[in-house]
Amino acid sequence: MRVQRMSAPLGAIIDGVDVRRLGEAEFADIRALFQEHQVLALRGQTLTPQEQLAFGQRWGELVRHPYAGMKAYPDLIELKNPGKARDINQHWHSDMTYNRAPPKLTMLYALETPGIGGDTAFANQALAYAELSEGLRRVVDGLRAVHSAEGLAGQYGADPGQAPRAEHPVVRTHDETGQRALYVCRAFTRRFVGWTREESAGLLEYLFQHGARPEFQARHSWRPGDLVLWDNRCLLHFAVHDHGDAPRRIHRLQVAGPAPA
Ligand SMILES: O=C(O)CCC(=O)C(=O)O
Ligand SMILES: [Fe+2]
Repeated sequence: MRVQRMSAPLGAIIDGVDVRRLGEAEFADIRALFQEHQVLALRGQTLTPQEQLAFGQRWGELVRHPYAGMKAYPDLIELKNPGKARDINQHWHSDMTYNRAPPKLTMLYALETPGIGGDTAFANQALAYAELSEGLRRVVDGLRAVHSAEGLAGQYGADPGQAPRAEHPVVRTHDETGQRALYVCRAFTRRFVGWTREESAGLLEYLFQHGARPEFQARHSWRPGDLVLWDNRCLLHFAVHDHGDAPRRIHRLQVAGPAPA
């Protein structure tokens, strides 16, 4: 197994591993690498949908999407290039923070990738938190925020008033590593609990911009056969749409996580 860092702040690229044939000890090594780097890109996999699902289940219970699941494999979603105007993942976000217990991990397997472009960008939110001043850390430590899917609902033609919403701490403690990380995102965080939208806007905007600073980021450049998993508890991600109509086809699953604390 060869491990290369993806960037200074986070991520690792792993060659020489076949995830279909990992014994318990090797799986424990991969888990340790996941805790250390937060994003793993395992190159050169050849997975059927069943094999991806089986590997996903080794991390925990799978989260089924209410309507986007594949007919034959309801725990998988197929991501295809919908064109830049319709791609809903071109923003910094953590997946499904509008739920009480968002997934802990998202896993993407690339079947087809553009020759160039279509990267996924990541930003380390433990680092973002650590890089705040002590004064601002003290302020955000005491805050909770409302997250809502109302923006998404609009894009799906659903009623924004009925969209799921949840309250979470603005700084989240990782349930496995104990690390503290900033836990707000432009896509879903609406306001601080006990504050109005207007009062929240200024500080939220500062945190959104701070959390996405270049020195917290990594970018993954996709090749077919890449299996990428990221820790949805302590980082943000962004699907960069710069590949026009070039085909990009990815199978995606999510693993259940705890309520943020
Ligand atoms: O397509 C990508 O690069 C990532 C899309 C995304 O945000 C997700 O799968 O959660
Ligand atoms: Fe996402």
